[in-house]
Amino acid sequence: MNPLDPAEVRPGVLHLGIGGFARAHQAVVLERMMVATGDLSWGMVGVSQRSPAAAEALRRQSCRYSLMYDRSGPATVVGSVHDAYFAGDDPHRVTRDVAAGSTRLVTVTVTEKGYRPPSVAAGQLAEGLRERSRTGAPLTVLSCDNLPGNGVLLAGLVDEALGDEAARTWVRENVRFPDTVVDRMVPRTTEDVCAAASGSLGWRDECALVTEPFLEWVIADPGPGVLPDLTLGGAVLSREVAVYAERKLRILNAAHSALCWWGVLAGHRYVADVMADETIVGAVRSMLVDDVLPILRAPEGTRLTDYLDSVFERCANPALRHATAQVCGDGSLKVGPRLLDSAVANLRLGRMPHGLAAAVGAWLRCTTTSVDDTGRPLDLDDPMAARIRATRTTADALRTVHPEAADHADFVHAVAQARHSSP
Ligand code: CS2
Repeated sequence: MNPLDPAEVRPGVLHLGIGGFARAHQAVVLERMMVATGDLSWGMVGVSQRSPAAAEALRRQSCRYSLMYDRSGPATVVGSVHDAYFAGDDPHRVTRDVAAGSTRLVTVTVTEKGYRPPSVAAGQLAEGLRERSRTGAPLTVLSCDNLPGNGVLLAGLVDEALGDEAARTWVRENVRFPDTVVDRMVPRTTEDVCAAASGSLGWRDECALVTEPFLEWVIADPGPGVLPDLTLGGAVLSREVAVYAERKLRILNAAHSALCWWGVLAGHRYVADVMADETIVGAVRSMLVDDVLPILRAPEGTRLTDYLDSVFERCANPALRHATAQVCGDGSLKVGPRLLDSAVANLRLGRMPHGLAAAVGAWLRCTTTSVDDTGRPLDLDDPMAARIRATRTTADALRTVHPEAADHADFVHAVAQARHSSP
């Protein structure tokens, strides 16, 4: 049985972007916290941003859903989501919910795409916060997307979207946007996962997910009174959040992306299959050891090499069936923070990062080809793909995603060569 009943938890957290990741991450932390304290006023209300499907599916099952670590079960039920709705059905409800005094925390997972101007989430927050400024109630907003300085970034977009100076000043003084680092591998759910969960639970679960046991949420410590005690749900408050963010983006996400770009080209369907391909794994490991670890700091009391090993272990988890095509999605928005920032850090030191250049070449091939290396059609989701395909040179392609990287002629040359070869 689930410890919490969605009908009994009271709404306290508004979540923008209620997809699989939010259900397997923030909702789990909130559930653990509510169970630990007995305070049921931190239930989540989830807003689906792009289509009604996720919210409708949740509502059909009273917002209960299950998580598994393996298709063979067992399934555990999460009960911390109180309600869910589609923003497009009622945009004013989003404004009202951001403004409502009962909402004391807003969490956001809108993917890298959601941080490009004009950002839908920033627009929604701006509308709601303008309304909220009339009551004067402070608020905390936690961006949970894989971008460095995600809180600062979102605060900037909201500031731009606000327009008038009075509202801007109020938000600067009363709304906090601590940076966060979120970590849990959550493959998009599939029919067989739902069927397996339904079998184990005895009721039809369309929102079930298989995820990994690992879960991390590091939040820049905003001081007392700004957040509920999320540490009781497993979050960590830290003064080193930027160090954690770089470690996660430039090791875990960089490895994930590089494995999947090379993997998808070689015809591998799942991340775990790529992990059995020694050539690709070797190339990704050397890329990280030679070009990434030397430019990173380790969070206090930890070692980057241990982190690297744990990342490879997690990627090899066969229960996840994490599709390479899913991780390759939106690659042009990921290649900057995951690989090119590290490449530029090396180049500034006068060092050529050959491993990173090779992986960036794989991204470029993925983005511009329509078949994989085995001749099968390849059609990855990427809002910038058309723009990149229209460029004539590797330098121009790189410039669309990372102007500074494109200014280093030797690096551009290395990427251009790698673009047409295997690891
Ligand atoms: C993945 C991430 O799809 C992707 O781009 O690299 O979603 C990854 O699974 C998570 O960041 C793990 O925390």
